[in-house]
Amino acid sequence: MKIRRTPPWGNIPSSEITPEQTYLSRRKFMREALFLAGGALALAACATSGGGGIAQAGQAGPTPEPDTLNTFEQITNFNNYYEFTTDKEGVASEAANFPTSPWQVSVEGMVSKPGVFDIDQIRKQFPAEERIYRLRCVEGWSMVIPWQGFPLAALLRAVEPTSDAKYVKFTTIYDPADMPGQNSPFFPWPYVEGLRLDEAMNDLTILATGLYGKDLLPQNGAPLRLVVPWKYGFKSIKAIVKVELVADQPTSLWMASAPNEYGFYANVNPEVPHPRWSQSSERRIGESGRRPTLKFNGYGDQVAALYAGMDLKANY
Ligand SMILES: Nc1nc2c(c(=O)[nH]1)N[C@H]1C(S)=C(S)[C@@H](COP(=O)(O)O)O[C@H]1N2
Ligand SMILES: [Mo]
Repeated sequence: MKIRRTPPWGNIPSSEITPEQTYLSRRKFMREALFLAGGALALAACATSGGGGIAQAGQAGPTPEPDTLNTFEQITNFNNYYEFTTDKEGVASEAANFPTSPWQVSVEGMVSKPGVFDIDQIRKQFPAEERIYRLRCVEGWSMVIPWQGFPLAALLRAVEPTSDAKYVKFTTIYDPADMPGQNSPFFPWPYVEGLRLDEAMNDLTILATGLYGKDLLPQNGAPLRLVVPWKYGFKSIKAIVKVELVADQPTSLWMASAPNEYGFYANVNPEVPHPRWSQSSERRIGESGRRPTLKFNGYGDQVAALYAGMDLKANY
């Protein structure tokens, strides 16, 4: 698989990332570091073993805790995917035989060129690049994941949204025969999510097809899932079969299920607590203790302008 390098502003700065040194042997670590980041990670890791992360040139304030890539093992065995089970460590086995091929994605609604895209065509037409992103679940845990994917903007441009299109609505496959959780009456299946069109067009927003250089496994949302790294993880909808350009704000599954707890925006924000718990800190999977949660999950430079003048407490 050919992986196109990502622009540096689409990623966690490589100076803030080290692979999981307690997990990987030194040699394997060097090999994976070179594979993942063409050597930049290896340099970061050497410096980090000398204590702390590397401050970026010109960076103000205290040096942030360095980010460490979560392992493939962690990323594929600790999942939220209610279509299968609410047991995070059971999703991988429950989803193991979920059929992800053949697969088609309908892109429709307020567009000049609607179309049904085969997943193989999507892979060809929109080459994957690597994006290393933090994923912050609304429950208070997080990971760092090396995705392969492409900007959602590329797909949207291909179908030419009309001037009436203001939001993008995403829908997960409805397949209760293969997704036992969809037989549960507690949720309004299928899973639905949405973004404002400018959020959808932001370069950080990707459709992911792989991670760690391999095709996505079912538990991570194969064959195609959204990744919106500045929002709580539930916005990053898995197993997408429909992308719809619409005029009105979509109602997501979580908004419909618990409107007082989950809103449309769901931007990561340590200053706005969940009604039942604080969002000021998080547990990074694989680490002991907690780290402070960053506003917009640390991506404020790229996305804060989208919310200029908005009350982020009211618009949770
Ligand atoms: N269709 C669907 N998408 C989903 C979910 C889900 O239950 N169903 N869970 C969400 C939540 S809460 C999180 S935190 C992320 C987890 O992604 P991961 O398992 O790949 O880490 O997927 C999101 N996408
Ligand atoms: Mo989540």
